Parts: sequence; C-alpha cells; structure tokens
Amino acid sequence: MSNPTIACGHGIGAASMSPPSALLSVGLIGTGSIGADHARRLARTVAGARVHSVFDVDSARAAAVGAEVGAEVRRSAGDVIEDPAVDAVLVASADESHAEMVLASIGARKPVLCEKPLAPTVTESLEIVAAEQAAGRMLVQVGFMRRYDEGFCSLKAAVRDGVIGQPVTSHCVHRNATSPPGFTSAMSFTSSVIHEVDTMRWLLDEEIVAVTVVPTRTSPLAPEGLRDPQIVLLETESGIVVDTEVFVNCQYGYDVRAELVGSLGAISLDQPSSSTVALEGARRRAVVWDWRDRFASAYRSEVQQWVAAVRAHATEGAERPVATGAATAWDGYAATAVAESAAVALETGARQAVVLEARPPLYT
Ligand code: ISE
Repeated sequence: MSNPTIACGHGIGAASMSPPSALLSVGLIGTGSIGADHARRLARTVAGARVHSVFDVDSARAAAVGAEVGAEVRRSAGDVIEDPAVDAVLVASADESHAEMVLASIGARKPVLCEKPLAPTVTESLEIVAAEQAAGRMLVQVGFMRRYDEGFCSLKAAVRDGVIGQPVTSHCVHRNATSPPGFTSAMSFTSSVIHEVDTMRWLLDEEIVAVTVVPTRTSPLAPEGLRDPQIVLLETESGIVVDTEVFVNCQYGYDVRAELVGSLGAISLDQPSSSTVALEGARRRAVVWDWRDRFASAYRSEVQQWVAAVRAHATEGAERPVATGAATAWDGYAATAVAESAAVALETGARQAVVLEARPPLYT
C-alpha cells in the first residue's frame, strides 16, 4: 500500500539541498494557530523558501502574521493561489475549507501542502484524488507530521527491521488538555484519531478495514454534548487490532503515546524525554501542553522536506513535488474514510467496515 519509505530524515535542511536558484515563494491560506506557526517556520527556520502572501478570513490576523514574516496580505484565497508569483501553496485554513483550497491549487497547477485532514469528508477527498488524476500528476502532500517525528520514525524502523517480530496489536493514547469551542464527537475522529489512522497505515503498511467505537463514561468536564473520552478500535487487513483512547479534555496536558506489540517483543513511544525535577519529596516531569510544541521538530522537518521536494521538482526535474514517504492525497482520502466510518460507528454502536475505492495507478 503506502510508500514504505521512512520520511523522517532529520537534519535534512539547508546543507543537503541543492544550491538555491531562487527562494520558493509560498502562498499561505489560513493564519490561525498552525498557519501562523508554519509562516514563522518558513520565514525563520526552513531553508529555500519565503512566505510570499497570506490570506485569512480574519483579516486582522492575516495582517499581523503578514507583517511579522514580511508577506503581502491578500483579500481572498484565490488572489493568493492564482498569483503567478506564488510557486506553491500551504493550506492551513479551517478543515471545512481544505477541499476548496486544494482543488483551486490543483486547478492552478501548483504544488500544495495541506494540513490534515485533507478534507473532512470522503466525497471531497475523492474529488481531490480525481482532480489530481485529471491533472496527470501528484501535486498534493498532506500534513501528517508524525511521519517526520523521530520517535514515530524509530517505531517504523523497528517494524521494518522485524525487531519485535510480527506486529499483533497496538495500544495508543491521544489526549489534549482541552478541546476548542465547537469541537464535536465526530471531530475527535476527523481531527485527532485521524493521526493514529495515518500512523498505523504507515507503520504497518496495511489498510484499516473496520472501525468500532466503544462507549465509555463521559468526563464531567467535557463540554455539553461531546462524547469524551472515546475508545476507537481499528482493524487492519491482516487482523491487527489497534485500540486508541482519544480524550480531548483530559485537563493535564498533551499526551500522545503508542505501543506496538509483536510476536517477539513490544516497542513503545512515550512523551519525548524531558528533565525530571526532584524537589520537596517528589520527582516531577513536565507534560507538554501544546501539540505544536510536542511536534515542533516534526513540523519543521515536514515543511523543509516539502520545500526541498517542490524545488527539486521545479529545478532538477524530480518526478513529483511531494516529499518521499510523505502522505499523498490518496493517504489523506484513506484516513478520512476511516474517520468518517468511525463517526458512523459512533452513531450505530456497531462495527463499521471501511471500504476504499480501487487505488489509481498514480498512487501505486
Ligand atoms: C489538532 O488539530 C492536531 O492536529 C493535533 O496534532 C492533534 O493531536 C489534536 O488532537 C488536533 O485537535
């Protein structure tokens, strides 16, 4: 199924890139939390690119980020995407707008890095896949940044090398301190568990074929109407069952963990190491609060490798402007298909089969 290459490549940066002929001019759509983060990354830590122009539905927010990174502020997303001076597009707007932005970028024949999810619905995701096929080439990379996280890459390498024998099951935890306003039970799948879905497809190199949501007691601190926590069971083609506890109002911080159990042993990924303070009769280890901090180096590596791939495509004739091992539009579609099935499973209380379309040759 997906490309088995390990994307990680920490240290890939200015030193390993070909000499720049010109900076890649990136148009940024969405300057909210992760969009603003990407803008700073592109302006300060990623080599070979600059933020050319930005758009956000909140014009004050766009103006602030534009001023900070020296980018022009546009009045519409179309003004960014269609500007001939923009070489590539980074989409970090609200999830519901992703499909429209990505389709417009494909229409303009521009490489696009789209934050996850590719789109919140299967219908929109398939439209993107169809548009890419009509364009005759891959242009879309999806921002599943865990593929660039050192810890997750070490899990991938262990599976590839057979360190734990044959994987048989996996246990994951995905907790956020609090959920943003308007967060729904289904968004726990399309916004949060979708990471575990992509991670497991990538780690195990198998599709997810069924999903079940097991009801558990709702936290008294969950906002009205939100099922939180939820336990999600993913089943892969070969019968591996992955359980994920998703709890988006755990109150104490951001906590993402994964354990893969194999026929010979188990490998687990805890929070990245942080110092332990011994004081007043107790040992304390901080828990990171924000997912942008937990995955900062993964995001940097992801954006750097995307920039390098787009530039190599433009200047050296590389086959596609998508980084090796990164999530493609197909991966984005497959992940959304599982998340959408999870929402059905929550409603029906039954195991929901996930049936994917046939994979087009562009993605094989
Ligand atoms: C958020 O949108 C992210 O992408 C984070 O990585 C994830 O952990 C969090 O649950 C999402 O809401």
